[in-house]
Amino acid sequence: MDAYSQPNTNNKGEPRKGLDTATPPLVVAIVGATGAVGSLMARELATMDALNTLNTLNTGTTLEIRLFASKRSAGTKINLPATAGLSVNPIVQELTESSFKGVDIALFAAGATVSRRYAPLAVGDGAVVIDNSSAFRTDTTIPLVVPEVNAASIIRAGVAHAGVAHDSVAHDSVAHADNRGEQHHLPTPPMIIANPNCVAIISAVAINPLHHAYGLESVEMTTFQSASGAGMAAMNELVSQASSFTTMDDLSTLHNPRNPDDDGATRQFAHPLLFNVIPQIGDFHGDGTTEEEDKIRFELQKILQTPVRCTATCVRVPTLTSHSMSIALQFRDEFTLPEVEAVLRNAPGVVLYNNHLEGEYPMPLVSSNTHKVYVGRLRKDKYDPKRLHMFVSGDQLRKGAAINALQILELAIK
Ligand code: NAP
Ligand code: 2RA
Repeated sequence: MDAYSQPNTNNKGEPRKGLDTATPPLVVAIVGATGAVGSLMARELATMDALNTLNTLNTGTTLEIRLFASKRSAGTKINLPATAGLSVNPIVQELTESSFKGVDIALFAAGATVSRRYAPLAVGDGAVVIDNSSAFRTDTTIPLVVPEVNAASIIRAGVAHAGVAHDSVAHDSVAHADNRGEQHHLPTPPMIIANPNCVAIISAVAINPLHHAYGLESVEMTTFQSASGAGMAAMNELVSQASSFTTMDDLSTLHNPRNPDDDGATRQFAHPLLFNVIPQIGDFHGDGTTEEEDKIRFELQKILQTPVRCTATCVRVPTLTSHSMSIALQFRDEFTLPEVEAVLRNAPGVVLYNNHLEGEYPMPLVSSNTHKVYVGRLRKDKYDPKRLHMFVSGDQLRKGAAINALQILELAIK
């Protein structure tokens, strides 16, 4: 057998049952396949419902995954689950300008610089790009999508690109113009779809249903963001700091920014994260806000489609996965807590986890490795009947990145 781990034929060389080898596979490229988000997208795509969706929509279609990263990790092997209908070359290839030939959908998770350079090339080669970086999020012509909130923005953007009236929904999903895409239903022409910032995704899932129920006027949040939000190397740094800590004496070996003799035993954050919290994510802007805080403000407004006042204070905490946030929402209308609970209980993507008497409230240990956004600690403000406090936690590698991107992929092929 060649490098492909899961051929579309059985061991007698016959087509696998139910698979039509005459139909070309839907080819998905993952850029940044060795990273925290990219490796998860590959694993989840190999197993998730997207494959079922593909088969339901287009019986007989198979899926091919191609893995890309930088020259540094070209040749690395990534083992993915063997699934009928999936072919994947497990060997990571170096990303080059010709990597997108024959690709239908390109999932980018390699940072904004890579996206800015290669996403337009992928589109030029006929691929739909779903980009995890911040490169295109502020572009008003590019949809910024949380499927539970604003799935229709893909339709609007796709139709707008095609030069067809916005309300002409019949044109939302047409076969790709080239021969390769004829069997797959992808937005036409090929386009870039931006996956939002992880805090923006997780908070939007929780806030949107309440916005629709009570009219959102402002959002104030403090975030508690895990090490893996800064990537695989950052997560590994925290694990290594933790594993080398065995006695209280080791505390003195941790970098202390007030100690002038300290050479700085950290590479990934401005300060060591173990036994610390760092109120800085991204660079500072002139007014003292950080890049991350401005992203959240801008992106929430774009996703919720309202110029709501939004203030965030972003804090890195020494957890491995899942971002959490303490959120205060100011509404136009009054509400009762039972009503709010009912709204959240019925909200897509939300798990209402609000039983503090039983110790049930959102935490990273609760939300990690799930695809859902956990919401709890619901309280009415003691001074203002139109102000709600809540605590939210979601796995930022999954719903905050990889899963949201794959949900967009499902929308794009519908
Ligand atoms: P990461 O763990 O550091 O992974 C980065 C990936 O990009 C690696 O596969 C790396 O490959 C690849 N890469 C770097 N330079 C490249 C180049 N020149 N050409 C091709 N591939 C290159 O980062 P991450 O956390 O997964 O983040 C990826 C993207 O997702 C970023 O834009 C980030 O902002 C966004 N995002 C991350 C999260 C999160 O929670 N981590 C959440 C939402 C969005 P090598 O192995 O070759 O270095
Ligand atoms: C972080 N949200 O947590 C940012 C990027 N993933 O660092």
